[in-house]
Amino acid sequence: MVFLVIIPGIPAALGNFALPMMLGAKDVAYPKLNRFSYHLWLTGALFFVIALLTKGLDTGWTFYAPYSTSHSDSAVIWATMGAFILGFSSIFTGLNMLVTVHKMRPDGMTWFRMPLFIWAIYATAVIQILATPVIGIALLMLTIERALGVGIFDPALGGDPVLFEHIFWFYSHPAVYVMVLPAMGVVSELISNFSRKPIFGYRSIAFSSVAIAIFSFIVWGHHMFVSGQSDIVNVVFSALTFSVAVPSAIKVFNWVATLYKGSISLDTPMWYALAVIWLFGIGGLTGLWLGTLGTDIHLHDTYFVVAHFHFVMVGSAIFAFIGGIFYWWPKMFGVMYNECVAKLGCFLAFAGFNITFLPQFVAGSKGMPRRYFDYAPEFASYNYWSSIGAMVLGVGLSIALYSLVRSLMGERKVAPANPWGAVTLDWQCTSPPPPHNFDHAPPVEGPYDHELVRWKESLNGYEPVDPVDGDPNLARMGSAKTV
Ligand SMILES: [Cu+2]
Repeated sequence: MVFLVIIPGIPAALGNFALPMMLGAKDVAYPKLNRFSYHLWLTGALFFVIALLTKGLDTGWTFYAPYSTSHSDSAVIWATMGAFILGFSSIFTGLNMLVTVHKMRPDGMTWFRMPLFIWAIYATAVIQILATPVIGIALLMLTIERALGVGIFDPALGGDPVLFEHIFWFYSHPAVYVMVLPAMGVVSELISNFSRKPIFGYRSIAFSSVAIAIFSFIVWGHHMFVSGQSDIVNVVFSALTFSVAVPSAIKVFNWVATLYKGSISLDTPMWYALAVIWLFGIGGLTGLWLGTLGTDIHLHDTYFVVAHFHFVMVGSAIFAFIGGIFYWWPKMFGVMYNECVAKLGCFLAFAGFNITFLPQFVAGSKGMPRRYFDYAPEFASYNYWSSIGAMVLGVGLSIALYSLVRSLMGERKVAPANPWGAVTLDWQCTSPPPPHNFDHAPPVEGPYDHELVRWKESLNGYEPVDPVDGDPNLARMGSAKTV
């Protein structure tokens, strides 16, 4: 789930598809490296499948030593080698995106004319390149200790298990932002385009992506508040952790401010974007309890953490990923899905998700530990509701998948080039795009210039819109000036 789905999901999959088009480019900077990175992903996936089919993996995604090096008899080495290979896939994708953003921008596409999705992918790429080598080294050391008995992490061999936690989380906290930053980029696109308004605070959202990327490197110690760090180190990491809340909150406030008085159209991708605001809100705010030293001692290793983590990872990253798929689906395949079915899927997934994970906050705060397959009888009712919620979530996601698959079969509903009336360049080519994306380089305007698009549509024989009097939204935004 972590290494094969969420980490490559938005940056590699959606990024590859949408980023060059949004830049007005015909492809990423290094198409062959791109393909190599995909094959590395496939190879890493194969290693994990082998791990599953042979002895399984009982360490979780964290591979904590010394259990993983000296005690577990599951297929640890297959999994660590798989993750090692996936790391290179991630680094190459990041490198590709970074160079693409620097080198492939057309004339006129200045840094502050780039859509916010690109800013998010750019910040993500920096993390991928700088942090991923560290987990590569950690996994290599783990493999050496397990295979050759060299003491690095296992105290019985003279190693230090907390060292593993340090280098693991030095990567894996930033990795959380490899998953969440691109999700935030998708949400920024969706909120702006479906509110028919320029995004509120464009620069502060762009800079907050960069700020999150920087801060993400100096907060890893919050995973080790109860691992025996000194008090002063704990206090410093706690304070730094709270600082990440600032750029994260900037994004949420700006999304809400963009919605305010927008002419909102509630298409399926927008449902997902609105769901993410709620889910990331819960995920982010519950992080404050875990970043606080006193409460973390109580909540550490309980289901509170499981719930928090899922609200951030699944609630934010995966819901935004699915929202992005629904958004770019017409562009990818040139077909429209059934909105009613798609919305039903979104609603059930959202409801199911909340029913699954909200009770776990309560169970965790009452002391239900994580990483056990069983629980004490007093936690039965919370687990009952979590099970019901998980089933609803599963049904919702299946319906969402069905609506996508169904759109490709039978009588297809052909998608226009720009079904959402979106303003970024990815909607200026045909659906699906030709292999080189654009026959002529599209003209570059400011990001999210919704007034301009409406004006152009009125010239092209669409319902003429008086740019000032016809629409109160446009009048307030001063569109006459822009036109
Ligand atoms: Cu963290």
